[in-house]
Amino acid sequence: MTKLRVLSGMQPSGQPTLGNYIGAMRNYVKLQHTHDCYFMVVDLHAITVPQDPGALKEQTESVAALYLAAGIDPSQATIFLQSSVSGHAELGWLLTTLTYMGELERMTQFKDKSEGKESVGVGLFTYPSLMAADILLYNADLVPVGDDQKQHLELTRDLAHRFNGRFGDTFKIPQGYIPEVGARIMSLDDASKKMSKSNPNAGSYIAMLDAPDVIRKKISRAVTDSGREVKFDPVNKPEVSNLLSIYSAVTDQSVEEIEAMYAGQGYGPFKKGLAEAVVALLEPLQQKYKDIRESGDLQRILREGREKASEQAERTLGEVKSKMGYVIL
Ligand code: AQP
Repeated sequence: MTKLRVLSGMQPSGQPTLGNYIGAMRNYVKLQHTHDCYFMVVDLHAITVPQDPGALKEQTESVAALYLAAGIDPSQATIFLQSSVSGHAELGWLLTTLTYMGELERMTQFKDKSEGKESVGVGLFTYPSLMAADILLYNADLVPVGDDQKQHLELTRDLAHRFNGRFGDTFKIPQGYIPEVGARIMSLDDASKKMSKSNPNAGSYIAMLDAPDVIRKKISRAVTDSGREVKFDPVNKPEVSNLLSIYSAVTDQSVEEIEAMYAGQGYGPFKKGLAEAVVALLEPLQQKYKDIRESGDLQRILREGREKASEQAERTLGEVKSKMGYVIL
């Protein structure tokens, strides 16, 4: 039986966080055994907000190495850099011409990221069309995304329908794959905002590469409320509920079990327990990361990934251009 194809990516726009791991990366690891997986580092997306070239390079290699450290196996899944396959930018442009301004104006991520900024780059506005290209280029069946990306995936589906309607059946209509637990991990300093790697306040997130003592300090300083009951109640106790979601995602224990463990103990022991659980999860991963960076294997793995991804991308792009009326030489 042919395996369903999965495609997803992560932006090298900062140090990947525990949110990125729980909401995306660890699902990638599971999916590689049962699906035909393509995992990118979406470095073209990262430049929709300004990036320092040195930092972009380091973060790109870092995300790729974290994929491997988290357990993605290059013999099972294709790992590559978005910018190394030129078809992304090309199909991105073709799909931009099929996208309506109103559709992009409705995107909440654009509204959030542009809020309060004096000048906003056009790339930030049109980025959902490029994301659609990333997915459609590989005719992906499933796209594992966090809650925040649902709207972009919906646009991808609309664009695929629109293209197929106008130019003839070409694209598969992709489905979202959204994990039930921990789909949206929130900031440690503000439970109304999602945990994000580009947040200028490093105390708002746990980076996957944070040292154990940094993790302990960040969790001990995480905002809670003036109560002392460890209880899952997202409306009245959003901060504690977020910490409970993280605890549950990291240990695979149910929220009820964790509530029972800390009943009557207040937030101190709960936070300590959470910090140790996060450290226990990330420490071995960090050691693997170090080994991978030192091994020098990354370039080869990314080159092999590019070869495989390019083949598929070129096939789709050829079909798209021919259907749109481009002269193929
Ligand atoms: N807080 C989160 N909880 C659960 N999942 C999350 N994801 C991101 N933040 C959380 C998921 O991680 C994947 C990769 O995301 P991305 O790097 O492409 O961009 P993003 O969603 O914008 O992530 P960040 O960390 O917030 O990056 P910046 O700060 O650059 O915008 C996606 O599947 C996402 O859902």
